[in-house]
Amino acid sequence: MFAFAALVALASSALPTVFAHGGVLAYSNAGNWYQGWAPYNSPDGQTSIERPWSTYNPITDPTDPTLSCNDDGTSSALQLTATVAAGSAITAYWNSPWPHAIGPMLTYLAQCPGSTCTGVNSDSLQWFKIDEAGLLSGTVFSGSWADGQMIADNSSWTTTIPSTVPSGNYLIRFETIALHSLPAQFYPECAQIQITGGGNQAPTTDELVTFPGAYSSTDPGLDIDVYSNAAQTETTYIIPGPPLYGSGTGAPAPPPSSTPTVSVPASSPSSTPTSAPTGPTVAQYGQCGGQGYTGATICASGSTCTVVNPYYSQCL
Ligand SMILES: *[C@@H]1O[C@H](CO)[C@@H](O)[C@H](O)[C@H]1NC(C)=O
Ligand SMILES: [Cu+2]
Repeated sequence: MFAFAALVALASSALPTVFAHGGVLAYSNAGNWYQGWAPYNSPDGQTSIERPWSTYNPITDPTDPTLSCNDDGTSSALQLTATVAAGSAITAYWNSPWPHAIGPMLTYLAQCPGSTCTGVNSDSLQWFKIDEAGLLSGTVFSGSWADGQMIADNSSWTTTIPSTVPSGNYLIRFETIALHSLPAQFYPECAQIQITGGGNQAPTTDELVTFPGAYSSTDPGLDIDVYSNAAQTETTYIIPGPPLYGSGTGAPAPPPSSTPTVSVPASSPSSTPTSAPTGPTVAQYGQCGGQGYTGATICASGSTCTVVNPYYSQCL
């Protein structure tokens, strides 16, 4: 009898928990509609641009191994990729109405090595943040948040792919973080896109992060009690994660390796060397050229100075 009552109690408490959470169920871009992965259906036969995910429950530990795309990081058997133009807007739709109005919205990109993201584990990628919004007005305690705006906007969030991002294959990671209780709740899902017509602004080294790795439970934007006395007068909220793409101060990062690069000299020599160049050498994978670079330009034997982008040449 007791066991039966306990089971009933369990069942009835489990349901509202499921419906109080959720994730990204669909995407749209340039008039195209992309149905997302259905986490509670069999994976067999599912075709979606969204990476598989398996639960509506939040991730509550920033070191959780599923933090990149809310699963084990793999693509699906019939994984699709959407072609998305740089400079275009892409919208993610959560289950509606989304229940959590307090917290920030964040969107990240990660470029995949090679010619497709299919088969690339999202845990192995380096992510940069292309969109973020936190406390929009008022105080931490009673102000309005990006999460509330997401709910008001049909439980959806629209991010513009920067036109400066290099063309290539990417995962896009939309995330809403809920701060109504501690620990903070992370709701990230990813989709596979091929960005076309892009620019040549590589993210800088300090803009790139891994998931897990980007967040810590002691980050001021995560370790925050929105009901505290301090929150009633606090009007500043620090969004977690790296500096936004375009605001980092590090060197431009080389693209993910295994992409074939064309080998050309890092700088045009002022005179044609008649014998093998001498001078300090740069070890393999070191920087050997690029705008503003003044260091050694001769690569250790076995490697060639290769232009990665206008700001960075590397011994490869
Ligand atoms: C609101 O979102 C739903 C999906 O959750 C979508 O089917 C519908 O078209 C959206 N409405 C508008 C006005 O964008
Ligand atoms: Cu929830």
